[in-house]
Amino acid sequence: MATLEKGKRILVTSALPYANGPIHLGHLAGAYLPADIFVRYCRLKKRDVVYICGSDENGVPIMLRARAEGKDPQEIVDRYHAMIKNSFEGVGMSFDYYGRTSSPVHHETSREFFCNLAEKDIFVLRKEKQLFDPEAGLFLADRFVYGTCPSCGYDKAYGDQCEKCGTSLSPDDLINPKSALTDTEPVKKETTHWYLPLDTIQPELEKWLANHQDWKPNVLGQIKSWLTEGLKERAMTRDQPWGVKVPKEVGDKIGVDVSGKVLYVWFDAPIGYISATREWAEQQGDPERWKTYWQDQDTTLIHFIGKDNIVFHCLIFPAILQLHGDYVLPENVPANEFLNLEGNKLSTSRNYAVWLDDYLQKFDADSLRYALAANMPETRDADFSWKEFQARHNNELADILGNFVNRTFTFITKYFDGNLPECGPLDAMDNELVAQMLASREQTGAAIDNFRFKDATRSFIDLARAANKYFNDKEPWRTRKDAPGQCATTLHLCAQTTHALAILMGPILPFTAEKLWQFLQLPGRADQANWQDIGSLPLTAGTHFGKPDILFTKIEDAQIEPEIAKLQKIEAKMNQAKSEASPAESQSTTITIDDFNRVDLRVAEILAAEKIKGADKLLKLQVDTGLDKRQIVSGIAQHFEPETLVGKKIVIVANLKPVKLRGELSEGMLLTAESADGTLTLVDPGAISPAGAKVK
Ligand code: B3M
Ligand code: ZN
Repeated sequence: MATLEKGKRILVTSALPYANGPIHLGHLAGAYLPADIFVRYCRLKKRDVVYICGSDENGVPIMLRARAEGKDPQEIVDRYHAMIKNSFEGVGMSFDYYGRTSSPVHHETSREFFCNLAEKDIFVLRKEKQLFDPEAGLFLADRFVYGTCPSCGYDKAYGDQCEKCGTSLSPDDLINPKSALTDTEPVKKETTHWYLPLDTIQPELEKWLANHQDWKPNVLGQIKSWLTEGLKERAMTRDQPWGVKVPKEVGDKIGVDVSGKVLYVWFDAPIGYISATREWAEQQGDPERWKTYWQDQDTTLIHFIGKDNIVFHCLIFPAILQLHGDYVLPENVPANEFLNLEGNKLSTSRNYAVWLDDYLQKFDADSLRYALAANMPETRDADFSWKEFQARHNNELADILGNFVNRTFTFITKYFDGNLPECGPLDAMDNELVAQMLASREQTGAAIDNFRFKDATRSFIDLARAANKYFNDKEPWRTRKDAPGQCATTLHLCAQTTHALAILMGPILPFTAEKLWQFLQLPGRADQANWQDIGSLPLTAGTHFGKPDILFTKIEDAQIEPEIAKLQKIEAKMNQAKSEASPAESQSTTITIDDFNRVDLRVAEILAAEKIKGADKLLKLQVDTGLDKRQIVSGIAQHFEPETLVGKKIVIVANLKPVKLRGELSEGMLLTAESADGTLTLVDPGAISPAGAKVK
């Protein structure tokens, strides 16, 4: 990203995790590990970078947890703030400051923002009837209320967003709304709220976004759909007992009693980045320093988040910053997609997750960092499996990286008394290895700068692969006898390569990097090294090295089988609950006969079917529609073997707009029936129906 060299400093944030539960692998793969790899790399490049995060301690998720446990919200956030902070440290998150939004500095900063916008009369004041739970004595907004999503029919959609289809909602949009507190039917009660007029701000936002068309396609895609739909004004205050109180002076000015009102959590949470930076500056003994990072246009601001937070970080928070004035806007928001677990969606409510603090009691942080970086959900959802985790650790970290370091220094210990041998004249193969160190430095660095962490991980481990090949091809066990000078040069360069690897691995494997750095008796710490030194061959002949420790002990089946079994047990319970749950999804919104007649349903015959390389869920079908022969791509690969489909009659939507799926043109949609437990059957029009017959 050219901008990184342009800007004088970089401010990096990771989404503030709700302090209502522990951190799991999905959080790590989404908003935290990519940021930490990026920041560690920036530090090795000697860039001026500050990394800010903190606990999000306001909002309905906290109150729901407190209610469920019969505790005060402060007790909940104190417990989980400490747990989250601790597990982040355990996995090597190198925040410069980790704050919390229950802090006085945060409340003061958020209220200042709100007053600033209120004084400029930016908010639209709305007196309205809102959903109210008389039993709980609380107004119902956001996750305090659930109901059926008007867009997709999901019956557990929240009052602010449908988690299934991502549609932004307000409580009044929900069909059959229910109180999440008492499961009762809510009543309507009058109240006043301050709305942010996102609709009128949209043109300004679009002007700013026009300069960021280099953002990741998954992010731009979501932003574009929000903008195309048209932004709607959104309430920035709530009637809730917990959160940042609406400043009394704002209410007094217009004669509204604001007692019991707080700022909407998504108004104050992103301001948490600013308040945490203020606290960081205080800690640095330079209280004004936060302004350089937030109010000097030479700052490059980058927000690392998960895809469910895109609207807040790419539209709402930038709007608030723009309206306040004085602040820099994000240079990039490289949101990641979701991480699934053993082929299923993570479910914290059903404990179908791998919790970070639990993981750290059994396995090393670097093994997880490597497995997640190698398979990061950068532009599409990814899947974590314990078997793949074990394979990555054993076959790559242990057998490639660990093996290379071990064989190098075991050979030096055995045949050179542990002293680094002299380096003689370099031949082509020797020069090739040095060139590979320099190439990996550039490739790995460029990949990280462009948020391509899978590529960066591959580029790093490929140097270790090449080093092993160099060792094998040079045959030091032979040259030791018949060409000792060559043997010395080989081992000299191998040792120099471990120095290059120690810096290269730093962003991804900080704990192993430090271990190797100390073994090599290098000055300072690995995370203080200079990225430019990769390939500079700084180790001096004659340095004495002890016998190396094994960097990565293999992970045995016996260690991961209990983890797999645990998830399988939970999965079985979830499937049972699903099949016992209501047999059918609730009905979608009512349509007219005209709406229906616009859909062209046809009988078609499958002429051929095959898998699509690299897309384990898709099949491409050649079908005869009676009108023409065309290709349809369908997500049924995990339900049907291609060869069993040839000759079958099916029903398709013939007039669906053609799309490209994984590079394959799809002209239509195959109709299937999905039951509650996830099994899929084809809608079968009967073998005698001719291709082209219309289905009404
Ligand atoms: N607390 C986390 C989430 O939505 C939310 C992020 C705030 S970032 C300012 O999962
Ligand atoms: Zn929905």
